[in-house]
Amino acid sequence: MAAAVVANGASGDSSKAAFAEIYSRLKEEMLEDPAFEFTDESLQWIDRMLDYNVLGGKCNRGISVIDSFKMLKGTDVLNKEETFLACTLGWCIEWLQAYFLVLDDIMDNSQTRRGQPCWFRVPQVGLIAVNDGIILRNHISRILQRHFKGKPYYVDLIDLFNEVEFKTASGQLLDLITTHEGEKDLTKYNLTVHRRIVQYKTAYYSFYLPVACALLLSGENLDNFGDVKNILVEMGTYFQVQDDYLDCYGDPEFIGKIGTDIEDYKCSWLVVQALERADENQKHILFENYGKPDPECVAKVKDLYKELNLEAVFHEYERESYNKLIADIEAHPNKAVQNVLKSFLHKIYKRQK
Ligand code: GPP
Ligand code: MG
Ligand code: MG
Ligand code: MG
Repeated sequence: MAAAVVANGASGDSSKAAFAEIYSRLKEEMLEDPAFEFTDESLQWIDRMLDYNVLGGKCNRGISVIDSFKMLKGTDVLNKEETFLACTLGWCIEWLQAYFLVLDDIMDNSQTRRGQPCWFRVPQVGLIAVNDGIILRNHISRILQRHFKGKPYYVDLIDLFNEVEFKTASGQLLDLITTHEGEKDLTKYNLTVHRRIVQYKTAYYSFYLPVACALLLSGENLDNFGDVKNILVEMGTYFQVQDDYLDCYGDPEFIGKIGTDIEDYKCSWLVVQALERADENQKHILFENYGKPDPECVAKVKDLYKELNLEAVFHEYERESYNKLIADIEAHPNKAVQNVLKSFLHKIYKRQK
C-alpha cells in the first residue's frame, strides 16, 4: 500500500520512494506503542484508521520537507539518518493533515475525501472519528518524542507543531463562525475577511510548516526566517484560493471530494469576487440562494458565477499571484532558499487537484 502513496506527488522519484517506505515503519511503531496495551480490536481499528486517513493524498507537504532539506544542504543525496529524519517529519505533517481533514469533513458536512467516503461517514465510525482525530494528533507527539528527543532542536519542533496547530484551529474557528446560521449577511464577506481566514486555516500548516521543519533539521534558527515565512504564507493564500476555485469548478472524480462551499455559506474566494462584481439584481440572486442545501439554489449560484465570468477572473488572479511570488522569491538574498520556495510554488502552480 505504501508504495502507491505518493504516486501523484510532483517531486523527484527518489524522495517519493524514500518517503513511502517510512510510513509502514512509523505505523508499526504506533501499533506497538508500549504506553497502551492494545486489544486485537483496537489494534485493527488504528491500523485501518491510519491507512484510510493518512494515505491517499498527494503528500506534497510531506515530500516538501525532504526536497527543502536537500536544497538547503545543497545536495541531492542525504545519508540514511538524514533521510529517515526528513521523511519522519514529512509524515508528521501528513498525520497533522489527516487529523485536520477528519475533523474538517465533519464540520463541513462533506461526503467524500480523496475519492472515498469521509471517515465519519464510514459505517461503524460516525463520531468515533472525533476521537480518531485526537489519536492522530497524539501520534505526532509520540513520533517526535521517539525520534527527536535529545536533538538540539527538539523543543523548537514541539513549539512549531503546537503553534501551527493553534493558528490552524484559530483559522478554522474564523471559517466556521463567519458562516453562522441565523445571521446570514453576505455583505460582511470581502477579501480582507477571506484573506485572514485562509492564512490561518491553511497557509501556516501547508506551506510554512514543511519548510520550517527542513530549516530546523538544517540547524537553523526560525527567528531568522521571517521573510521566508511571509512568502510561504502568501503562497498558502494562493493555494487556498485554488482550493476554493476547485470546490466549484474541479471535477469531483479527479479532486476526490465533492464541493460544499456554496451549501455551507462559506466565505469562499468565489463568492467574494461575485459580490465585488454583481449588480443589485445579481446580488439579490446571491442573497436568496447562497448557503442553502437545495441543489436548485446551488445551481443558481453557479449560473451567476458563470455570468460574472469568474473562471477568467480566477485565471487572471493565478497569473498575477505567480508573477508576484516569483518576484518576491527572486528578491531573497539566499539562492538555496530561493530554490526551496520556487520548487514549492511549481508544485502547486495551475494545479488541477
Ligand atoms: C481547509 O479548508 C482547512 C483545513 C482542512 C483545516 C482544518 C482545521 C481544523 C482545525 C480541523 P476546506 O474546508 O476548504 O478544505 P477542503 O476543501 O479540503 O474540505
Ligand atoms: Mg473547512
Ligand atoms: Mg472542508
Ligand atoms: Mg475547500
